[in-house]
Amino acid sequence: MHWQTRRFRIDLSRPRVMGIVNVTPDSFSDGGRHDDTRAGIAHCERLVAEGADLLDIGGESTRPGAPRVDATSEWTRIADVLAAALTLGVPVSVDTYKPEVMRRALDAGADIVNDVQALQLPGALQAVAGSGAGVCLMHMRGEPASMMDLAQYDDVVADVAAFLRGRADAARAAGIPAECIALDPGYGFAKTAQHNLRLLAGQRALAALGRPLLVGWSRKRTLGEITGRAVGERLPASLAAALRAVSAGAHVLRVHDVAATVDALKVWAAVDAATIRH
Ligand code: HH2
Repeated sequence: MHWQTRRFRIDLSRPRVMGIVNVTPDSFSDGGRHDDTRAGIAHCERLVAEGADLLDIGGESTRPGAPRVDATSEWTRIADVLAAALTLGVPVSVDTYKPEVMRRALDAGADIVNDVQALQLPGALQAVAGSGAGVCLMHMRGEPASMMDLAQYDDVVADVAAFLRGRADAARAAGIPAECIALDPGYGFAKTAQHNLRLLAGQRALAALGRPLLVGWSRKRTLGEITGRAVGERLPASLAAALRAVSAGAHVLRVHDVAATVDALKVWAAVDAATIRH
């Protein structure tokens, strides 16, 4: 299995780690401040040094209740961080659902568009088509502020699979090559803890769609509900969920804690290697 992106054809014969870089200062709205840019660049460098295989840069939080950001401010926040990240030798993704930000990021050389709205906004498919970029199509419903009202499913695995199949078909119909498309169940987006767990238990059905599977469990609320831990204390729970996701067919893990995830995957790979030898 491979994921074709702008500059890199990513080999997914082993699980890959995507490091999260949020340039999202919540306390003010004048994005692109020098301090945030410098911190964002330093964070990219640190994650690559820790072993990140990819970086994912975002300029607007998708947490419920997070303030909305217009496209110009979002782009201003991430532009210099993206430019620096593109020199680090790994594929760089931009986490945005706004077609204008996609266009600007792709003009600047971004390798991947990671869209929590699965290219559903008007103009989003066209922004990516023809660019040669990879794309991650994620399942969610509604918008972050209202999405939990929409957390109702007959069969969450079948519903998410049908949605992702439909969005992959739409992307291909718009001219995005199949080999550029990755899919994401969207853990935590318009889903209760029970939905997230059922989806993880049934995740093989999503891997069977035949495209790379990218998943984000890192520090998410469901892990807090299970363990009673605050967001900063969810690393062990995040690692457990990440490894369960790999065992259920995930190819790319979107994580905050790159070094720890890389270590966990090294142990996984060592067992695999021993299994093959004997
Ligand atoms: N989760 C968040 C953001 N973007 N993209 C993909 N493909 N999959 C995810 O699970 C996913 C995502 C979480 O949202 P946010 O509020 O931005 O927090 P953080 O980026 O710190 O995880």
